[in-house]
Amino acid sequence: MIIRSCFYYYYKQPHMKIKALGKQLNPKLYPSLGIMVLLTGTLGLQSSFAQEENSKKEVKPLLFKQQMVASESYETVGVYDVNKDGKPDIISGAFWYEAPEFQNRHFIGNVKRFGNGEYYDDLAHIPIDVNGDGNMDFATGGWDNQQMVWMENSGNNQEWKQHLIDQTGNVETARGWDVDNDGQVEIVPNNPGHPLKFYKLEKDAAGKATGKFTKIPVADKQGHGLGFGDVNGDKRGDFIISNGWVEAPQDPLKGKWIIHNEFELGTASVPILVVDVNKDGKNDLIVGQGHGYGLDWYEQKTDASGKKRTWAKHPIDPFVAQYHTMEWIDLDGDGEEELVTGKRYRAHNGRDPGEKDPLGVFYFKWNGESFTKHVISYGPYGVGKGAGVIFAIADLRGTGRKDIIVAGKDGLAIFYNEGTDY
Ligand SMILES: [Ca+2]
Ligand SMILES: [Ca+2]
Ligand SMILES: [Ca+2]
Ligand SMILES: [Ca+2]
Repeated sequence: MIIRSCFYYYYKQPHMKIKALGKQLNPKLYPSLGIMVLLTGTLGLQSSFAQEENSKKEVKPLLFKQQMVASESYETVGVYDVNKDGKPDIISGAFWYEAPEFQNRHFIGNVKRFGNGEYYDDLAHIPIDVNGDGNMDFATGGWDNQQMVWMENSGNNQEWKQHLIDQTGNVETARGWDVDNDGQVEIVPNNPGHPLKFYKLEKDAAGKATGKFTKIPVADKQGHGLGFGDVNGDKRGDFIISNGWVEAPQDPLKGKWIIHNEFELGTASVPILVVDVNKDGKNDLIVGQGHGYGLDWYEQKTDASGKKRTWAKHPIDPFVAQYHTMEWIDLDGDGEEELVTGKRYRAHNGRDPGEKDPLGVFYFKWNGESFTKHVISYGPYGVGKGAGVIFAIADLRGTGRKDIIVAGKDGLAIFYNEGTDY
């Protein structure tokens, strides 16, 4: 099935471009250029022509081709080379699926169901070689068992062994972020109603992973939703929770983290993205509503002193519910990142607003003033695909283009990126 991205909007109005140029000439970023424009105006005119030329560069919408992999209902997925044959495999729930066809599956181990039977204690998927044996393992967690665990890649066709990381409190999901900037991700669970903390994998003197984790406390309590990125521009990654951002100390392992209650994001997505949407030099937030309608970006603004910070909310898509997860990645290869996200099918097993609305996976492209929506998949159950709790983006075929691999209670699917050559 070929799915044509739609709602593509390519804006050509020259007067709009000049306005956009004015926005881009941030004097902090281009001080000498800014002064020259003020003095002569000539360069500004030339720049606007150059900008007009740039605006004519076509960035066509991508085509995607869907392949169903399995009718399983796990909500997370990872992509990496399980059997070390040089090809990336797909790992989701109780199975991994062998490249290049992803039709041969291998059993990892049973995953416990909970609640009314629709959920699994497998709400995360963080690839990490925990025991340093060269076989990629993964970390996951459960709401019901209140644990983070890691699954040991057996390296053969035996079942994978489960190891406890910690009893964390209910796990909404978790992500791997390099909090201390040493090149190795830390494990960060989103535990609504419980403290915010992260887990660092310890290494021995030779730099080999030991299988042991150290817990580092961050904040007394967190809500639904979690993000990581540098909010205040000091080059240290901060945490975003539903009611504020938590400022990183100089030493993120030993220092005190400081909460700034500057917003209220509701049942926010995981991740909350920390990216500079409007390219003004200050990182903004992109927030989905995991259990309601809405997808917004929050523009970071500071007063003249640079100290008082406010956040202006801008809608991206108010009309789709259960934006529970997202990624910020250059999907179309134009050197700019796009927002990739979608609706989580049956996020609360039928109890959320918008539960019966169509499903979808989308990418949103920043057009200089707002986001333009492109549809990868859309429709009722069986036609449109839900995005699950964690999806993966990887080049599965060696085409140089990034494919999207999506799990969920409506099955496991690949959206092959067919590019723009059509
Ligand atoms: Ca391993
Ligand atoms: Ca920071
Ligand atoms: Ca910004
Ligand atoms: Ca791009």
